[in-house]
Amino acid sequence: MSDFKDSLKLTRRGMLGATATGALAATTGAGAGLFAGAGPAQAAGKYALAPGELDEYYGFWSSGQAGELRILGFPSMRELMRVPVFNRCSATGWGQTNESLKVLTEGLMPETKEYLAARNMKTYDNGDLHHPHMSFTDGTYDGRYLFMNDKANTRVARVRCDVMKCDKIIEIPNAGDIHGLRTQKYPRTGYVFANGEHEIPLVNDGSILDNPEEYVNIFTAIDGDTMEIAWQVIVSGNLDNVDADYQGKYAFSTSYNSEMGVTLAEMTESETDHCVIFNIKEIEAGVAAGDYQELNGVKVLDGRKGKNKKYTRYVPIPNSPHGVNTAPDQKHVVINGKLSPTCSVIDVTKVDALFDQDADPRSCIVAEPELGLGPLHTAFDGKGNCYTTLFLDSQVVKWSMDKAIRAYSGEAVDPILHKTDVMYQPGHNHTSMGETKEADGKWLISMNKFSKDRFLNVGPLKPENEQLLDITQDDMPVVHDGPTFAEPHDCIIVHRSKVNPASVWSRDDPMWEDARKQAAADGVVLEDGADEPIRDGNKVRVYMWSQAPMFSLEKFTVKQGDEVTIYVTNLDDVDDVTHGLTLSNHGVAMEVGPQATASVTFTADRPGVHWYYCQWFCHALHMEMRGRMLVEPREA
Ligand code: CUK
Ligand code: CUA
Repeated sequence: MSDFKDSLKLTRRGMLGATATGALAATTGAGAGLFAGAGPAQAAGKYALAPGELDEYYGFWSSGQAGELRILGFPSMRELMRVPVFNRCSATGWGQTNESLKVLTEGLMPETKEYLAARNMKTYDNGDLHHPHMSFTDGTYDGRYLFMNDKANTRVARVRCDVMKCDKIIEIPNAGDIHGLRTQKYPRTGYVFANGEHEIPLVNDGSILDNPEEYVNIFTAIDGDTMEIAWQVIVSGNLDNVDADYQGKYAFSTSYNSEMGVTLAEMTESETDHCVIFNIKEIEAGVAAGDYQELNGVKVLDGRKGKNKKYTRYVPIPNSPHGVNTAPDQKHVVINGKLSPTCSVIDVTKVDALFDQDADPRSCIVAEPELGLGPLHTAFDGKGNCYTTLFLDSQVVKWSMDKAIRAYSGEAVDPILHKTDVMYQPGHNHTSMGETKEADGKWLISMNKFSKDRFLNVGPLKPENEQLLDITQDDMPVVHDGPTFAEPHDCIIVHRSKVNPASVWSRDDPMWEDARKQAAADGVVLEDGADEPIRDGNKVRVYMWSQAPMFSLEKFTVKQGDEVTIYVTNLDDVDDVTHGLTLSNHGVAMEVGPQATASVTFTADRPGVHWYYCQWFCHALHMEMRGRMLVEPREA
């Protein structure tokens, strides 16, 4: 058998090594041959990439209630990949394979596991992913990880940038619905900061219900290397968005419900809300000194207003502030007013005094320009300019940080430089490398919540619209519209030099550690497979390898009622030769990337012949890449 494997490997390599001129090569997905000659070559201009040209940036996009991470080529806005995270994915088997279920379940709290088990669920299959942010080293992206929140089920996930797969998901205890999420910029990530948005009783066991005065909110710092919770801080008011400074000293969260109301009227009663500033060193010292209570295994410190002035400061901000964005000048933090037409600018060098000398909390504000209606988020070009989305005005406003500061101190200057209409109602925006100290001032993406008339009508549910603006020009024209499905809130635009994913998996990858252990216990080498299923009571394990265009097993036999686990190891080590295994009429399908192992467990309860086939078009004989599972009827 192994001779045959080797000969296949050679054939395969030889075939892919040849230029993609023949029909056979073209159908293998060998590359450019597929699209060459598809039409007249487009002229590669400033706003167009010719076929085969690569983008300068990666865009990492959230997908809101779709629950996945998306990777775009930027500025072309071509969607390159979808990375399932909190969602169930039909193509890849995410949420079904044993490897993904491990990621999706091991970080859940015991009570959540119980809740799900009682409902015959292994994990949640929905999520609400708003904020994807990369790990930093020394103030810029380092290409290790992406971190993201799940507002729907109070989780935080990590995606490995070497393979672009999620490897950790943790549920955040004590907090209500994680929303804002950012990574520590300096010295490195380090911490991942995550805001609980919805206030709940600290011990939420039903003993406190309709007593909002006893509700709290929780700020969480996660260790990005271990994905364990380092500490939490209780705050007054709720928490919306967050960002960190470039000094490694503070994190800043917006809080839009200082009234601690639970109805819309109560939540919007007060004209002033807060930015909560967290003093990282003091909090770490508090943890070291034992100044915390332990709740659900987490060290929780009290940073409520007026409780302990070492850990937090509450800076009054008008009115229901939303976005928090630290400027690449490494000095200023912009708090976006939402219900106030203003942005408030905090000077981080003035924050020490709030803690050391108990200064007036507003003394750290150095500008508060009036920009327009509904400022939600601000991006930067690294040249002293800020770009704020105006949700209600459907505009992006460009303004000067320096002029805003001068105007605040009384000088008669107008900080507003230009406004560009966007279609329509923008939420987040982002500039190329704009949340790092390497902001390059080339592109701005405006993520608009409504597309209305910009595209062909597809029915009552319409796409959102993302617009690309050229910010090298003073009038920052819109140069591209891109429809997008529900609902990217946020994104980051990362220069391609920062990210370097692998093309094939390493056989040593920890992702299938459990499979490796089980195979060893069964006396099987994953790469060799087993000629017969291995029976262990009514548990049956099937080991096979795949190599285009075949599985090592053309058939295997199990008994009705067996709990079957199929392990597939993809021996192809060629770029872009992914296989899959779909088992007909069992709801079973999974991706198996080059050199990867994947496994899936199901009950074989349907007597008869069932085909399994490769669902990733991998070879001219892809349709023939299949085999049979024979299920013997249960003895009467
Ligand atoms: S939030 Cu959605 S537009 Cu979740 Cu970042 Cu501001
Ligand atoms: Cu393997 Cu298609």
